[in-house]
Amino acid sequence: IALVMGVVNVTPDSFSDGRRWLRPEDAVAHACAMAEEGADLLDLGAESTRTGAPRVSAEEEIDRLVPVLDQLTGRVEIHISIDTSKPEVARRALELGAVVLNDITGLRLHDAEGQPVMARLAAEKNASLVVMHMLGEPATMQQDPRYDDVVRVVGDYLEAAAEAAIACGVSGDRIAIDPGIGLGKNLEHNLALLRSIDRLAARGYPVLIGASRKSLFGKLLGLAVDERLEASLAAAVAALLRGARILRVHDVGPTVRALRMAETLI
Ligand code: HH2
Repeated sequence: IALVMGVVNVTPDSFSDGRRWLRPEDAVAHACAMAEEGADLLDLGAESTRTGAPRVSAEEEIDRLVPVLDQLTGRVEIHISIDTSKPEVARRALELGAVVLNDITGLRLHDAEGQPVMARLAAEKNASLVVMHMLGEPATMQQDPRYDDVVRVVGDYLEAAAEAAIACGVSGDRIAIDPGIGLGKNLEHNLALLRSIDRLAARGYPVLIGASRKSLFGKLLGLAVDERLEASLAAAVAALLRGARILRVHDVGPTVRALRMAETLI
């Protein structure tokens, strides 16, 4: 059975819903609606990873997140994940009730002892960890990304990152791996990864897929961002059939219905 992770972007510039949930009360209402629609987890992010998006300071990220977390804790029962690559933001969010760290840099930041900082934090706070693959940085990641064999390279990276997290004390059953659809990948790379989720799952960790509304649907079907619901649902169901365990999506209600239907038939 797959879990549905609803995306709450508290940003002015996210590619599909930038600005919409920037006011804390709007973000909270949106998060509560997703919980009611059947989300198992909420992924709260305050820095866009959109190609070319400007970096946001830790203070700015914390300022955007704190009022939302403050109001959400206690109001929704579901688990809150925090989408950040900054340890100080992650630490603050964990103090305010988040229980999952979603580090899109794939544990790249290391401390003086050569240990991945986010993994150490997850171990210290007993949090779960999403390890994602991204080639390069958001500013430049879509400039002609190249791989030998994208499924093998991404899988090797994720397995090594998960092992490094375990070495820091994170329990293996608290780790999910994510190929990072659209993050330093061209259309062929994204399709190869989506068609090979079973190969990633064979690495031994639950696979998280975030394909919702992403540009691959625009490239394949010529659809604008707000026209990608059906394509995103089809991708979510296909990912489920290929062995994905967590789906990160913007449209929670439709995704829950599509996945539950598919699950009754397999
Ligand atoms: N994709 C985005 C952001 N965070 N985290 C994980 N684990 N997997 C993903 O595929 C992923 C992610 C980008 O999408 P979104 O949050 O909708 O937009 P933006 O980065 O512009 O805020």
